[in-house]
Amino acid sequence: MDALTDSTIDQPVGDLIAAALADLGVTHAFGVISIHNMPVLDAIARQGRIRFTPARGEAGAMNMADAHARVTRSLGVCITSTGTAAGNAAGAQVEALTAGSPVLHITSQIDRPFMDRDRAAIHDVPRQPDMLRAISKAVFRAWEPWNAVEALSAAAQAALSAPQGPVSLELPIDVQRLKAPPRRARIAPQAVVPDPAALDELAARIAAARRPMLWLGGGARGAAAAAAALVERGIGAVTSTNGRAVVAEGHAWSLGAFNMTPAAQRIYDAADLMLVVGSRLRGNETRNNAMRLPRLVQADAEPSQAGRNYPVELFVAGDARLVLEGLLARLPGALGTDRAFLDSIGAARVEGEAALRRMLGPYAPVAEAIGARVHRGALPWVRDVTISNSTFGNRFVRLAAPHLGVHALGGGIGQGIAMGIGAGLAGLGKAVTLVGDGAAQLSLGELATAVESRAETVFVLMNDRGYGVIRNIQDAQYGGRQHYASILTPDFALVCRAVGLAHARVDRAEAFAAALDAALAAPGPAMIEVDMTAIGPFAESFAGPPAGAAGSVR
Ligand SMILES: Cc1ncc(C[n+]2csc(CCOP(=O)(O)OP(=O)(O)O)c2C)c(N)n1
Repeated sequence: MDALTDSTIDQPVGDLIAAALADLGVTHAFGVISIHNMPVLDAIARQGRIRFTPARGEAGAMNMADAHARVTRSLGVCITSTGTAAGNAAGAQVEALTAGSPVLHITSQIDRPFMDRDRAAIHDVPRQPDMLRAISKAVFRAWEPWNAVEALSAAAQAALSAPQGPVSLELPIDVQRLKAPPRRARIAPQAVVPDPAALDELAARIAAARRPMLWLGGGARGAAAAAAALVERGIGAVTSTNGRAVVAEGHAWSLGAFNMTPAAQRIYDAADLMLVVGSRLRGNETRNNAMRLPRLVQADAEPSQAGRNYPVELFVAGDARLVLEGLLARLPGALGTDRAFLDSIGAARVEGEAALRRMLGPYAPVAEAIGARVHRGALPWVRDVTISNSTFGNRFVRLAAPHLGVHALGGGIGQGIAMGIGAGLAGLGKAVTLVGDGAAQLSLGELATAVESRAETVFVLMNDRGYGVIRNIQDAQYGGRQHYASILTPDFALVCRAVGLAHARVDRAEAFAAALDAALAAPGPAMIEVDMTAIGPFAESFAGPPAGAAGSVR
């Protein structure tokens, strides 16, 4: 029996936490080392059961843990220090909160006698718990060495229970050093079980519809098999960006994520019922909720989301998979739905794809080259907020499965490089990571992390020398006054050279596919820089979604 499994020998809490994480199935963690987390990180290194990737900043570490969680469908772990370090992770954690990503943020606290007392101890910061509460689904603190593993288990369980989300755990530094008896971490993530009577009513409404549709959001990512089976019975489908590929994106009865096109509006006008599953009906996918949708019924694991953005005729609280399986059990094998309506849905998607291809102009070969390889290879497709994502990345490049799509739901730029690293360390093949030159500048330091960790990721850098979408908005809405958008652009070849990252520049769209194939074939990370100033503009410029009531221009 080794010391860790011998319950008679007390162990430092740092060792217990490292072992408990591994017992919970955690294989990767991301973070930045500091005196306030060294007992845990030292134990992780000594035990050798978890691969820890040192990021260059806590924001990057959080984005890496978030992307890793999304693509592996398991707990992501980010380890930071107290105070500013935890604060550095906050922006990225807001993204994990927006996306409902199960990330465990293990941060620290100063010694307990000084904690929460504003005594100006080193690394104490005001209101850290308040900050963590604002950016977390839940916050836990290990008050004593003997309950640290329980606190960790409770935090992990909360992150993984529906509706999933990031959870923070404070481990005061004195607690990390103290010893306690070993104990095994155990969790049982909770499901939200739908009420059978509510499912009966929902099934009756769907059975009575002639032209029903499913709107599948990120909450339905774990319900792909049930969703696909329902569609086969005669229900049309459309997804949000976060629910992409819950139903195969090329299915003849699916709009894919072409959810806001004129053709999509015609479909919604023809439909007589739409079941919204695990979706926020986000503003940038519904024209700030001004888009006309059919009569709605809704299922969600989070009851507070009931009818939040559109009135719904029936709400069922429940996990997407349980709701859809409940419907499968209640509905006949073939619904008597309008076949011509179903076929018109796929046709509307094809129309949307063709219109988008025309809008891309010279970039169509780039989008097509990425699309073929990402879909065929079932590769993770990671995207920063950049024009190329708003146009082709978010819908045209097809995903092979829902968990393979990673993008910033909150619309925050600069998270793509780190997300590409997290996804590239998931063992799912090479992640293809789309970034803009402006956004990339927030996390150039993480390129060193990519090289050092040998992350399997290809960064496709769309370089238009500045904030392209901001310039387009300034042209469209601010009389062409281009303030603060033409920022200095570094020489990315030199930046890559400085950290030893393979780099190739493409100045003709036709040369892109070969460059991508070469980067995919070589081990480790690489960057392909697409020189948009050489290739020229898109056929149609993209100036963000319409500035509506919420001003959601991004
Ligand atoms: C964190 C954050 N800060 C600012 C913005 C506003 N913003 C949206 S897009 C953009 C420019 C992105 O530039 P780039 O990465 O070069 O992509 P491009 O627009 O040129 O395609 C900015 C500053 C934002 N969305 N998120």
